Amino acid sequence: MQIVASELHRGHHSVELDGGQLIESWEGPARADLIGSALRAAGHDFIEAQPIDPALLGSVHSADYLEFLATAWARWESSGAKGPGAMGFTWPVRGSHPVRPRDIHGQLGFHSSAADCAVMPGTWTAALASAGIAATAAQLMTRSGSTTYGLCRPPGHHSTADQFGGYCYLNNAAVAAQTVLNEGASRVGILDVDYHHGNGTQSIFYDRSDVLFVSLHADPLTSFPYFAGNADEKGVGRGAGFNHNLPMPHGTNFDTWMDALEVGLASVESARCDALVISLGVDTYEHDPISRFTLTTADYQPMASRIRALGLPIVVVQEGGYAVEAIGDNVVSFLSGLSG
Ligand code: Q9C
Ligand code: ZN
Repeated sequence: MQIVASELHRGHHSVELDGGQLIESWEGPARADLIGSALRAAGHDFIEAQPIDPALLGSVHSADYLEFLATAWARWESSGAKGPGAMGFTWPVRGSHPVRPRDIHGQLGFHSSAADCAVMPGTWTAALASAGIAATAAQLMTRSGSTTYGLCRPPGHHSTADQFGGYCYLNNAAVAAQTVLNEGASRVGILDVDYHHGNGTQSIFYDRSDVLFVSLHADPLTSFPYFAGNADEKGVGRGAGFNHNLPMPHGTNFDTWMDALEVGLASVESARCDALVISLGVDTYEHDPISRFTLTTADYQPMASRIRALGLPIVVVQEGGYAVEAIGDNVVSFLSGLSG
């Protein structure tokens, strides 16, 4: 299988607010390095990502947001702020109709949904490279007709058109899906198997019928991102019926998870998708330090085999997974199931 990767992720390691303290984030460079070495050991071919096309990025994210992300670190530093990462401290109030503030501190709140990540000196470079990986992998898949994997880091599925959060800055899965559409597909499915609901991806495509979003995740009543991911969120306007959430409780095991997968795949089949983007989080793993499902390394192979049986062309983008000691094996297990 063709693997698309980049070294440029390494300049990004955020701080995160965790239990009221700023810690070095669970989402760090070791994740991609360990996945990369496991994939090399398993004999996969690596291809360097192409730079992302700004027009493609602009079709997924707002121009204001992209300008903000590109300049946030420099503006933070010149504001005299001393913190290790640029973070907001106040967010739009429920029910308000906020005007975009002018200064960096106001914009950090306006353009973020969580205080679990910040804009660091290397964030923009890493996020651009990650989105470039997704676009390159998607293009490679459409042109070769075979499955590709984008070793994206930082992850993307919590990023909306104009907000970062949940360790995500640019929405790589959305970039991949839009790329497949631009290459001629009529409808693309996104299957998000990360432990956390892909609130960013959902919101980007919520009113569109050319992208079906199906997500299996921990119930937002008790898990991040808390404010999206419920079963009654089904899309609006032309997108009505093209958003399918399958929330599950803490402690969910592989059998229960696979039952939900059947329900989700039925939606993919009835929407007649031309291709599938998989948002692959392996934070459903039993020993993930920040998650509460009980899947094992071996489970990822039959999971992927079942998805492969749909017979659709597939591009995989990497999302979460924080048990670094097992992250390489978990991804290799999944990709072995996709290869048959
Ligand atoms: N420090 C992805 O898996 N957790 N993001 C914050 C408090 C947020 C996970 C915990 C989890 C985000 C891509
Ligand atoms: Zn996750």
